[in-house]
Amino acid sequence: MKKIILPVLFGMAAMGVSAPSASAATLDDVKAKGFVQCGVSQGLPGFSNTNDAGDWTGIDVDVCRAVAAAVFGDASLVKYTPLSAKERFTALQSGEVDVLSRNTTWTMSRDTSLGLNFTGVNYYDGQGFMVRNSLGVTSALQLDGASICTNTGTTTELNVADYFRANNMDYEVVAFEKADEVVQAYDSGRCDVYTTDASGLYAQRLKLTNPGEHSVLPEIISKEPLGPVVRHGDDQWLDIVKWSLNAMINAEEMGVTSANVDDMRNGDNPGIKRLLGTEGAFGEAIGVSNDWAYNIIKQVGNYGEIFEANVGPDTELGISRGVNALWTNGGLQYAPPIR
Ligand SMILES: N[C@@H](CCC(=O)N[C@@H](CS)C(=O)NCC(=O)O)C(=O)O
Repeated sequence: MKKIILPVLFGMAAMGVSAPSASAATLDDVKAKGFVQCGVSQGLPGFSNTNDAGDWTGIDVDVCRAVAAAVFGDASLVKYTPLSAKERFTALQSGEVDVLSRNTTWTMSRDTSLGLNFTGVNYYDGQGFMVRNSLGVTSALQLDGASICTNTGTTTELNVADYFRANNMDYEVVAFEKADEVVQAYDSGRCDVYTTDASGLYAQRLKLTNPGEHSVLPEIISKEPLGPVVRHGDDQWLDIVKWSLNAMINAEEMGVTSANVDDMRNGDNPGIKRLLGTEGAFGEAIGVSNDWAYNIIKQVGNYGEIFEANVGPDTELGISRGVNALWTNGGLQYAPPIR
């Protein structure tokens, strides 16, 4: 045991964060308190953001809701903890949140040396650049000497360093902890460029004084697979979060939606029966009821539905499915089968 745990602790100590203190039985803790505590952003439209009524919405929020639907049969049993990029991993390690669903990139160092596990990918992204149209720049390769606004505690600074070095360009980073500070600094002209995940650029552009005066450049300089994260050491909870997301992706592939899930449940397609719990005991195997995925799809929707509702072409973000299409449609979204 010590052999496995010590390097993790040393790694974390070196990064200035403490060891996980929450017990391994997250499911028991969650059931005892009656809700899932979900770590989200401090406000990123389409991903995790409060609406006019003060309710959290977004594709990351829907992952939290799916987990609550799986555990309690009630997607509303979630409490949200807004976290800056810098705070998010400590909050998960310390047990302040049960799951982190906050536009967080799955990287090897985060997955291995922070005492955390990534459970899947709910949005495939990549880092981009946004500039004022008046700058007359149409390619990132014209950014030599630019000042670049970004968030601390993210993957973005290293990606920028790699990209500018590889292309022999100079730059100056202006970094802030809070995303709204980055938006303000960029909006007020303190830097030429705003860089983060491309989805984040579309989302944050909405907050600028004149969104139409800014464009996202065509270059995508990194891989940013964004997904939910849990603590190391609790495989049951890892399974619940992982399969809640997989259930939504499988449901889309099988044509099961929030609107037709009741009819589908009475059909005789064996794959759909396994998904919806009328055949097998797949819920019990992860510690929840066998209608766990039925509850997710009925109350939250399949993956395509949550994409369209939160970030798709008909939303203010207006993002097309692109690489987030199902593998059957030429995209990357693919879930292992329920069987
Ligand atoms: N995916 C990257 C970037 C995540 C990130 O923090 N992005 C900023 C800019 S889009 C953000 O979430 N802002 C919203 C907030 O901090 O609440 C990572 O995991 O490091």
